[in-house]
Amino acid sequence: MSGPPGHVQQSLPDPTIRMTQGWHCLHIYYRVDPGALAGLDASARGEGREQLIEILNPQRDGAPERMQVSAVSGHRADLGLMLLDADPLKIDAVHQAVRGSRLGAALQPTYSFVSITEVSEYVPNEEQYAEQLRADGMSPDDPAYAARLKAYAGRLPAMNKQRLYPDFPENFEVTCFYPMNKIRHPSANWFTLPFSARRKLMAEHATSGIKFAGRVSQLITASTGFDDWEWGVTLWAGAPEYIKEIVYTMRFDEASARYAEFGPFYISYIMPAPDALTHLHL
Ligand code: 76R
Repeated sequence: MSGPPGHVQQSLPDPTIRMTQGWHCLHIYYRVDPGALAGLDASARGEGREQLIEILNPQRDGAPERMQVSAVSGHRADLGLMLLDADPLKIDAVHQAVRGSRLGAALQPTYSFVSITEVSEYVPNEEQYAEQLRADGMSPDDPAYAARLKAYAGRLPAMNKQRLYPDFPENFEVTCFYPMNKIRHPSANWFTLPFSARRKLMAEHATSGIKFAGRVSQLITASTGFDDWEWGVTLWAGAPEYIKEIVYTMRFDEASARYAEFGPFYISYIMPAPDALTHLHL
């Protein structure tokens, strides 16, 4: 069928709820409801515990690609899950299975955050990286220029893969999650800055973040259109104080100091599901 005059027929991919590139991501936090728990007899509790261990086993058939369980500090939540998969229903199925288990009534969701993985628009491609080197005063004739460029081109595919299809860090047991926005205030509106200015601020931000390499890992997931904030920040650290240090330090980046606002913070300790349930007396 031809469209209205001037209408350009485009060939579109088939409609899908799966991410065509990257993964859906859900952070969800539950609080143990002591009243509901007290209403369950020992056998229901035992059965519920076994069901949850199976539901939260990342190796089981049908599990989302990534599933992380943690015990949460503070009164807002007791149990935290972080789930990633191309299929949002595979992620939601975990939440529904928790609810449908014998312990479902005793686990009340108190917070969740829905987002997707992405490669930030501020990650330079090879060409932009070369431009950056030249802007820093490097000559294309300098052998170091070619070497830097080649090293960057070599690193880029793995970096992009980690942003779109992240592996959880192996040895870090502390994790922190919080949502954030870039503000739209008349005197400080991130979204009216030209791209070049935003890119410069984000490059400064990245340079400040890289100093935490080996101590902190970060994953920024995008939530514009998916949740009430624009990004979710997930941090993993080798020690609790590194979380405080990185969040405090990065507040001084102009991109944060001038333009960022933050939602609630959740700090939690990663452990296999059986340990987390034991910790929660479940
Ligand atoms: O992805 C990359 O590693 C490339 C560079 C980079 C980008 C594009 C980067 C590096 N970040 C990027 C994007 Mn970040 N980041 C935050 C926070 O608490 C605060 O003040 C802010 C919360 C932290 C702690 C952090 C850490 N970053 C973003 C974006 C998306 C902006 C957009 O697309 O408009 C947000 C919201 C954001 C926020 N960042 C790093 C870090 C760290 C530690 C690094 C270095 C990563 C490394 O070691 O590779």
